[in-house]
Amino acid sequence: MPLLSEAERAALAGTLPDWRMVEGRDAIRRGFRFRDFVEAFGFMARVALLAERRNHHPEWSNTYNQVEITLSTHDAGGLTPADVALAEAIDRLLRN
Ligand code: H2B
Repeated sequence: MPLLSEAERAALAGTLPDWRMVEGRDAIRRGFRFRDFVEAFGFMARVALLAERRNHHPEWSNTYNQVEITLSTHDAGGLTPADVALAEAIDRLLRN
């Protein structure tokens, strides 16, 4: 899978406004805050199923009601359309 083109990178601010570039590596990151641990973990369970279906998996951490997700394509050594697609799917989870 090819790394994102310059044009695709420029489009990220519009399509994924809540995600930020990670400093020092080719990856994007978003933090999430929930009411409590159960809601955070429920969200993680839904993301896990999405990731497994796409065979594209997050780097993440959880502290009580907070979840931080970093996306990058390890096989490609950076951001690819698979990361954008997973980020969009994660954002959609939160809208439903
Ligand atoms: N997830 C991510 N984020 N990057 C990958 O390169 C990747 C993955 N590769 N999930 C997949 C699984 C891979 O290891 C298998 C063998 O296709």
